[in-house]
Amino acid sequence: MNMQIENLLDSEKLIPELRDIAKAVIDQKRITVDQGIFLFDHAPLSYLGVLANYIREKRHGDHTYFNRNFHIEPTNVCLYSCTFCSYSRLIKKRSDGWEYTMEEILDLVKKYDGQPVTEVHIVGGVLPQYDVKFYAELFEKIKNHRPDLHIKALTPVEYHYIFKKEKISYEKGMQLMVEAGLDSMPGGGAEIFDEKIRDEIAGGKCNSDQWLEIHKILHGLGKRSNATMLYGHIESFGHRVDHLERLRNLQDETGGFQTFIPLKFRNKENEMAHVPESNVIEDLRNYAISRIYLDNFNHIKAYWPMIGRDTAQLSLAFGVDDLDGTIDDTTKIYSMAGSEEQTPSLSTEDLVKLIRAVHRKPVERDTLYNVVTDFTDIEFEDDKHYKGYVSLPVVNN
Ligand code: V47
Ligand code: SF4
Repeated sequence: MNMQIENLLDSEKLIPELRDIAKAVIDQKRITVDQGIFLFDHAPLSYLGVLANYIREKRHGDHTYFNRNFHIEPTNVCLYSCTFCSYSRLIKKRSDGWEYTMEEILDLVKKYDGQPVTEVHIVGGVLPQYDVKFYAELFEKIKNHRPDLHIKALTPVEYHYIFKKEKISYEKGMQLMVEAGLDSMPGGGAEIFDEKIRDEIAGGKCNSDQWLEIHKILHGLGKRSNATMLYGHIESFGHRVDHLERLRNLQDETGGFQTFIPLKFRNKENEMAHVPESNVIEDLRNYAISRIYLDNFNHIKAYWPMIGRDTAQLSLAFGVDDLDGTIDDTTKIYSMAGSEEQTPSLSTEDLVKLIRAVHRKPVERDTLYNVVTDFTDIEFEDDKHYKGYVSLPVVNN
């Protein structure tokens, strides 16, 4: 057991409920829904940090993962009207948005020829011209052009829409997509699973059961996916724990989720501008409780363009072990919604330094978490500040 956990358990101030939760974590027992809600309601940030960091370090030590990827958003116009999304409003003024053709998307892929990226992340608005035929052809063409590029594309929101339009089952549709070249599915579109809240903020698109079903089918085809949760809007702590519980249950069945990504609600340029955003304390608490609750998820990711570099660094002490990628791209869904990073781009060197600055060990991974390069002992020429980097000494007191 590490010193911080021992100190935590020895503390006379620790109330019995929190002591029980800490003991459960140490004994590798999962916590209940009620205990999850209790953590949101009552646990101090420092307690959550110690516990989440204990789990994080047990699983990954100081290793902190990132990948080299780029995003393509085929369109920023969407026929759905999620109230939190800055894309939905553009349907009325389509001339203000973009709707890429197949060739334009392929040109974006070709821009990265010769660059050491391992993944393309494709997700955007939902429009009728982007149908089964379009996406199957797109995936095939990307694979023909660059077979080594991992295609992480679309969410159950798009799949539900295009399969319904094509009048084919989810099983048949996902099979077709995988045959065309789909390698994995990103975690978007999950929002919040509670039916009432989901209806209020994301009515009309695939419902929670359908979201989970499509992931289950993909996992059954031997592919992996991610999961997200949009938090900090009109949901309660109970809704968050319900969301985590449904993910934990599906993961028990399939084991197909790789990483969980909490997405902080941003309130610019959308219909929920009146809803205040969560603060950094809330964000860190949410990362930590996600780490504690999801005992069957291997990774917790902080999406740095959304929360900014400082909070991303802090999150590494609150259960997070993955910072997504060295994004350099056309991602607009977050910058339009008021994310911290208006032009999200970080070089590998920047990301490595950012991770080292908080005494963690940067590891470049591919989408499936195979190690591409372990940067722990790799120094950059001008990296004077970080030469002689060593782990923080353990303080015994
Ligand atoms: O589903 C939209 C969210 C998601 C806002 O799997 C917003 O590796 C906050 O899922 N405030 C798409 N969030 C992004 C996504 C993602 C991102 C990075 C990595 C991965 C992965 C997945 O963005 C949407 C929605 O939940 N979103 N608008 C907003 N105003
Ligand atoms: Fe469309 Fe997705 Fe935005 Fe909803 S969140 S409006 S489905 S792009």
